[in-house]
Amino acid sequence: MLRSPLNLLLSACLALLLGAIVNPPEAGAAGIGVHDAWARATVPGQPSAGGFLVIENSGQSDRLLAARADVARAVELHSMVMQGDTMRMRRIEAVDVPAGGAVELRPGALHLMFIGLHAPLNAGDAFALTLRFERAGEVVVQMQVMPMGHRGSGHGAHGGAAGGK
Ligand SMILES: [Cu+2]
Repeated sequence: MLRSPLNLLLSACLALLLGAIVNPPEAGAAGIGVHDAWARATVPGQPSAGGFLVIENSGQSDRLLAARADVARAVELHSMVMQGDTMRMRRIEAVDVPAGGAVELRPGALHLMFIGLHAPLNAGDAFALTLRFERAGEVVVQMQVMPMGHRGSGHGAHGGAAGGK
């Protein structure tokens, strides 16, 4: 590589230019995008259901603090932990969403839990879910209700019909 003063000047300019493109001033204001949002169908009488989605964050680091939906009395954030031989779910306070990263809520791992369903969730239905982020504020997404076997979580996450709660 040539290291003439002109070259150095050029690379400095280029770096500034690229920096301006990669880091627009308003990045982080509302860099949250949510996709692949779905909930698992339930049978009549089943009190709760799992919800899953992918959060992408093109802005500053953020945290998912809470969620709510009309279909259930409450929506909790859950993680899965090993207890002896069994995976158990545990309520958590928040889900970290790293800057420029993504978090996947999926069967057998981090997930949403719809507690106290007012009616069964039927495959093919959709409903609105409101997510509340520390930085991005509220984000509303459409949850698609998928058949029970969807993405066959063989992990025993919330697999069983009547669930353990
Ligand atoms: Cu759960």
